[in-house]
Amino acid sequence: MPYPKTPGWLDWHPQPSKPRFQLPAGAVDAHCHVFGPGAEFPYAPQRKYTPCDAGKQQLFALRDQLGFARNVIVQATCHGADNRALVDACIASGGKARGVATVGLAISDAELQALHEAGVRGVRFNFVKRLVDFTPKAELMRIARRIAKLGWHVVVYFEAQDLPELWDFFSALPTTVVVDHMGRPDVSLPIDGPQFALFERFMREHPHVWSKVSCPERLSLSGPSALDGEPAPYRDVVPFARRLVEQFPDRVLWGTDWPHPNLKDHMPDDGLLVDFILHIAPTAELQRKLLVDNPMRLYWPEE
Ligand code: 0GY
Repeated sequence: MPYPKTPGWLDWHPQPSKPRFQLPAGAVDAHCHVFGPGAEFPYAPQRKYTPCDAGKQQLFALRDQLGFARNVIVQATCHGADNRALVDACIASGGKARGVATVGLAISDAELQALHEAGVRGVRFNFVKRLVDFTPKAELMRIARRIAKLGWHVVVYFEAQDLPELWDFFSALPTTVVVDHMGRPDVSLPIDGPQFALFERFMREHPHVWSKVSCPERLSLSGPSALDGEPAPYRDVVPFARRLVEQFPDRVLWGTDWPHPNLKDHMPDDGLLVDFILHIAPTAELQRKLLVDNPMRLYWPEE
């Protein structure tokens, strides 16, 4: 069955450039998705958008072109709690991909175990209202207690203005908590203003909280074009991401976010996104922690 895409949907970049930044050996793209293909892995009836297809073969080709060794594939909301496309991609990767799934309380222990064997190491709790319907926190906490027994962690996606309300719930989670995209700061606000200070305090006071310093293309108001003397694309995001990398070098992750759901203005060139890393992790040691040591500790601890 063909799925008409959400009007205005931007497809992933057809020809990403080869990055100038040569990634360290063993680098992990720790945030990316697969979409369908819909004919094989149907999109969820309750989805809030219908994407273009973006399957595992395209993801693996991008991995190789950019110079990554591995992927962490995060369940996207367009697939709801049906993790089949994610599981299929993890298995097909031959150990080069791990997954973060979405599960409901009804999932059985045997199903959780099957996800683990396929390579799943976390669940995602999404609090972004335009993407998902509300799930009671008590239910999420029960899921967290179950997956904690498997050694998994919880990935959370929320917007900066919602952190105060979510603070106690995140504090009480019994696993490592990984925040998507720095908790989506408003980068037009001062970096030392109350909003980002709260996020920094959240990380400082909670050693179990990590952050992905990803998605400049989603957070930026200045956009992808570089200016003379200020060579970074998405330059307004640089200070925020760099602050976290320098303050919490052992608790940060990076990912492309390919195939970039819900972008309205432009589709990033994934090669340029990789070059962006140089601006937020300026030393070889910070790069190695961000791209290799940290994701390996979380997703491939046995190696
Ligand atoms: C992201 C961001 C978004 C979407 C999803 O699962 C999703 O649908 O994560 C978004 O729209 O901000 O991480 O890919």
